[in-house]
Amino acid sequence: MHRPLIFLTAFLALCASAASAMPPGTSLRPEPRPATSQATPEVTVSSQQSSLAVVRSIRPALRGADVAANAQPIVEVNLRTTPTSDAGFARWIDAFQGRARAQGIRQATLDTAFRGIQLDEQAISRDQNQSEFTRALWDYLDSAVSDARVTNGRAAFVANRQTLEQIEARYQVEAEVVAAVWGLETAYGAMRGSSHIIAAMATLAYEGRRSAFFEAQLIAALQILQSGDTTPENMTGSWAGAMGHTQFMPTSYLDHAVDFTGDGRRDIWSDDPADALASTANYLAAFGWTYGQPWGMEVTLPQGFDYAQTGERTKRSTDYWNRQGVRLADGGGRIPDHGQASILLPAGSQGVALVIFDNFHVIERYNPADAYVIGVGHLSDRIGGGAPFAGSWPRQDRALSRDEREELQRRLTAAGFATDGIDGIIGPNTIEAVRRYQATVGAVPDGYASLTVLQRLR
Ligand SMILES: [Ca+2]
Repeated sequence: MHRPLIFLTAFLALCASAASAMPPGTSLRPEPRPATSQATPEVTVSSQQSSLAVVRSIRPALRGADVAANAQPIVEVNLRTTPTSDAGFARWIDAFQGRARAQGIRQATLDTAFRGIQLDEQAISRDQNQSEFTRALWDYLDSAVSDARVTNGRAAFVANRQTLEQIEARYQVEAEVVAAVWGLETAYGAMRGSSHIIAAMATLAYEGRRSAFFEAQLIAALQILQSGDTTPENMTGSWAGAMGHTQFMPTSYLDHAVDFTGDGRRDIWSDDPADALASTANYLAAFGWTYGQPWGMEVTLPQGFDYAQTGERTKRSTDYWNRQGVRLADGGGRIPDHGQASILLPAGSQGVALVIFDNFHVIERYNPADAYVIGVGHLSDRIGGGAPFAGSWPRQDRALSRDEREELQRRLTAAGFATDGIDGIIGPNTIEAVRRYQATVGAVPDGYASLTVLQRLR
């Protein structure tokens, strides 16, 4: 039933050329955890304390007016004259439409959504050529919480103050945190992505390595269109499906997007960010955000502190940490009581130390990488007038490559410190293995998966 047509897409080339202009270091999509294996094609993350390795984002980078100007069909060509892969795509769309109808998608919706569709070759190339380049946490934070992003965030905050304050009042999520997510996801709306979501999701479902995942996203995108929230032309985002000012995946949109403006449409794509920002607040609220609780605070650790107590898995009362001699880095005071807390050393004993509260784990629902959570949290503090971190980072260190991370896991496992798999992701099991190994050899047991640990294992 589809019309096998193809249109030239000048905007794809423009997207590629604009990639160098993208400011955020990582892409963020609200997706349920555990997300590291299936949900975040643009970010390789670990979900625990030494998630130093963050793959650079490869999100497409045009926005609003450019997309509108360039995304229109220019020339229509019969698909049967195009390469085999496109003919295969046409057959796939035929079969998919049957599955979509079985899930309640009307033919009229399908006809509109797939009119003029073509294979999104950029999505394929991006999906197949994800960078192995990894950034150290401090390099990531240099970008995520750069002076420019702080300055722009304060300006965006002022410009949208009334909306943000109304959202805070309704959803009980601090305006600075919502603004920080906005800042990290799309540089406050400047980089919302110009990929056609239907084409990109259909392409990745047809040819991608995670077909079931992207077909579910495609069905969700069609449900959004069927509900009348937006049109296929306006439904744009990243090549991997993240949409709007705060980069919602279609399935997360269905669960959490809201119509804050009251016009009957949950329009996270428009220039007006109100619906998108409210949707983000609603998302965080749904996952248990505690109003008034910090995400975390920078601390100093006393001489003789037992580093074996660090890590997200060890939760203690703030009173316990205060009795251990942990103090706020800013002013040296005691940690205020915001419930159970952990001490996080994202770059080991030589880097910034944090006390983190439950809200840290709520931000993880947006993206489980510690680097991202710290980026959002710290940016929110900076937008609110807070100071940069007082501590320093071990900038002489470099991030381990994927091969090195796997080697680390192999060597730890061989040495009797099981990492529960060799996947190249420095997660809680690997961190714990590092910590136990460090304790055995008389090193500071901070769980920091550094080159030093790897070299010692060799
Ligand atoms: Ca609306």
